[in-house]
Amino acid sequence: MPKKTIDIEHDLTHLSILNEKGEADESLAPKLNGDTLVTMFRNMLATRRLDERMINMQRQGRIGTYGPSRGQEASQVGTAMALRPDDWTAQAFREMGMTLTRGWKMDLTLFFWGGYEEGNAVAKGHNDLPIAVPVASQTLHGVGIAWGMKIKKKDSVCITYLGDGGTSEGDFHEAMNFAGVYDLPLIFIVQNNQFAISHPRRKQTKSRTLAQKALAYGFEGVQVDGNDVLAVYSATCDAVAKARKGGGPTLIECVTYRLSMHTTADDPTRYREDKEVKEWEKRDPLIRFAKYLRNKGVLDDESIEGIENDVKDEIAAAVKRYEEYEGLDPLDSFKYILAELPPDIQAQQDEFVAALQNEGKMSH
Ligand SMILES: Cc1ncc(C[n+]2csc(CCOP(=O)(O)OP(=O)(O)O)c2C)c(N)n1
Repeated sequence: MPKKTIDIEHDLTHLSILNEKGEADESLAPKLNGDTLVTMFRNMLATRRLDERMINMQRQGRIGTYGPSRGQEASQVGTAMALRPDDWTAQAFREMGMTLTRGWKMDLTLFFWGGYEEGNAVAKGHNDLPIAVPVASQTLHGVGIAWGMKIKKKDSVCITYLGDGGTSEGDFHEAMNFAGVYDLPLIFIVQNNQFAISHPRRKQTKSRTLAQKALAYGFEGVQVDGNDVLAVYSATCDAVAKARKGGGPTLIECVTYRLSMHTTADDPTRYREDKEVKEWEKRDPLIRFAKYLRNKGVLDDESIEGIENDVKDEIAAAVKRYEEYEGLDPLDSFKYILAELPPDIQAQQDEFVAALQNEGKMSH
């Protein structure tokens, strides 16, 4: 027969567990104990509060340009909580919820956006790459890590994070192809926050979903409500478990919304309606999860206040360390990204040292 339907194997699911009223479909909800649920909430709250503080600090000229994560806490915390410490992450630049969940000190976030190279100095023992600003470049770094894990026969996996805009980059498609062909233990978390700066999702791609992009590369794509931390966590746990067993990559599209500006250098009122923002505020991931935990009796006013105070103290201590920091060394810009400097970068460092010495800014 000349014409027939080709079965491409994969279906596309959309997962949502927690509704806007904070009610969960318990048949789908991951079985988490009270402590884990509180940790999840704390990580989301810490992300929200540090984010608010960062914007204030930028407005006061105390840090540089900053890319907020408001609205995306569930997508970041829910995915990171599905990982073990020996797993890896390759982030973009809007993943503060992930880094805090992975145990990064808040100082690092302040240093990075404050313009200090120390913001790239990921602490020893943390299997996380520093922030990658070139859009989607980190997906290829994720491929390298995941391939390494596979070659070494480790059961660690890697998550790489990108935005809806990142799915139009060549790097992303190369990463997807390689991950598919080599069955890599790599999970692509696409935070579809509806915008790439001012460019709306509907103009980013003609595809109905971003999740379906995985199907063309021969592996599973899943779409989740990215403002529902339980759905995000559950889908990521499934993808991680599959990858650990050699089942290859998964792409998870977290449908969410950037409630704030692209960066503090952006004015979103120039390209989107306030009405739309208000609609998404009703789906706020933090409020929804708090309602769920209150309904379940895991949290109440008093315990939430305790967590708020705790987070406040943690932020205050980090801001103090950041503002009192005196260790700035211009040569730090060569220090944290590459383990060994290739000849061209070494030559740049030598030239820089010579210039500093000439200007009397370096004694050695
Ligand atoms: C290769 C490259 N091109 C352009 C930019 C400028 N730029 C920074 S963020 C951004 C939009 C990214 O959108 P998306 O991937 O959806 O992530 P989001 O910012 O929404 O988190 C652009 C174009 C860049 N950093 N890197």
